[in-house]
Amino acid sequence: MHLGRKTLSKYLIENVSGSKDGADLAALLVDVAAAVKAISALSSKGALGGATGSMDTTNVQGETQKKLDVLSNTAFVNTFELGGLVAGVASEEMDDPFPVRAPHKRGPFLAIFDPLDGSSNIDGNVSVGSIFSILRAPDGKEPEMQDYLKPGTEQVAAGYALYGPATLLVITVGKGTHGFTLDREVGNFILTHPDIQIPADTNEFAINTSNERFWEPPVIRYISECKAGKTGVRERDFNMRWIASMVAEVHRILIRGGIFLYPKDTKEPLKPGRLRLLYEANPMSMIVEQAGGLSSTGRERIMEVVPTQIHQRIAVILGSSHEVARVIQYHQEHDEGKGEPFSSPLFSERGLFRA
Ligand code: AFP
Repeated sequence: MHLGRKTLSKYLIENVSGSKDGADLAALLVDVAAAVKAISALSSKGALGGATGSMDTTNVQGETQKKLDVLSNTAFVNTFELGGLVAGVASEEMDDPFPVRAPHKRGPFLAIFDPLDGSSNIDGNVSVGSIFSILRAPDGKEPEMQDYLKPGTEQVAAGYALYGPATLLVITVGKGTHGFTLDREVGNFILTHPDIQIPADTNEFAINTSNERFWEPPVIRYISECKAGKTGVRERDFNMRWIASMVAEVHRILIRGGIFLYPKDTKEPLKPGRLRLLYEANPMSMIVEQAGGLSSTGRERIMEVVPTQIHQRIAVILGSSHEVARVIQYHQEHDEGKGEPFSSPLFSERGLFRA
């Protein structure tokens, strides 16, 4: 038990409830924490909780739904519908946004979330997470589609839960990024990671290299240089990680630095990126930027992209600012017809591309 450590509620009272609609926002984040605790209890039971395995249903993404996907979605929807602080919700697991209607009280916010991210990892007992994004709702009326289609800069709060060996809740309301660890003995989230700062430099990259043949040249260039390590232009060795659970990757980057890339690729032309803008890229971008990192498509700041569809996908390159800036530079050089298409030792040794 962590006596004397600051609880989530105490942090919110001290840092959130005093600002404009702060009391409601603080109360909403307490509701998010309640849903996270329920999901944590379910996921930690594994097969014993009856929440592993798949449903015989698919979601709007065309993905087979895991039982925990559906149960997590229900936990968030019920929490928001009953909490009186939200006018509507949108979820990866639901085709369309869901307005809060009488007899439930409509609140001043919209909640957009991926209730369980990384769900292909559930049956393998690998860490998964939940991601949420909070916008202001329109005054005095039921929210419509365009109320959800706001750029990430309009988020009033964002965060994620990581269901790992410990359950963590990492949040931002635009005043830095702060991490809380669930003390299961008393059911409190305790402030364990105040004001997280992502190191500007890193030797660690995260990307699904099985997609390499589908990447654009600037990404091929960057990753080739990382793989070339000491023998190449970077003159230092890099390490690679890929958990296939964005929440776990982002949390590792917040803790020790790193760069995460799910770039635009030609694997599925209709899906220029894999990750979803509204409930993966935008909330994670706010978290990362508030921790001193960068988050870009390679060509523009993710949080400035104006969404056109609830489930639209986008390229994501985020993490340690110096590395993300380098990848952005490579995109600029490529688009301007400059920079080597590749700079791996293979090409330099054979001199094929040396000018
Ligand atoms: P699932 O929720 O379908 O497992 O997808 C997880 C995810 O959206 C993100 O968390 C991972 O970083 C990424 O997909 C993994 O994608 P690949 O399976 O193509 O590596």
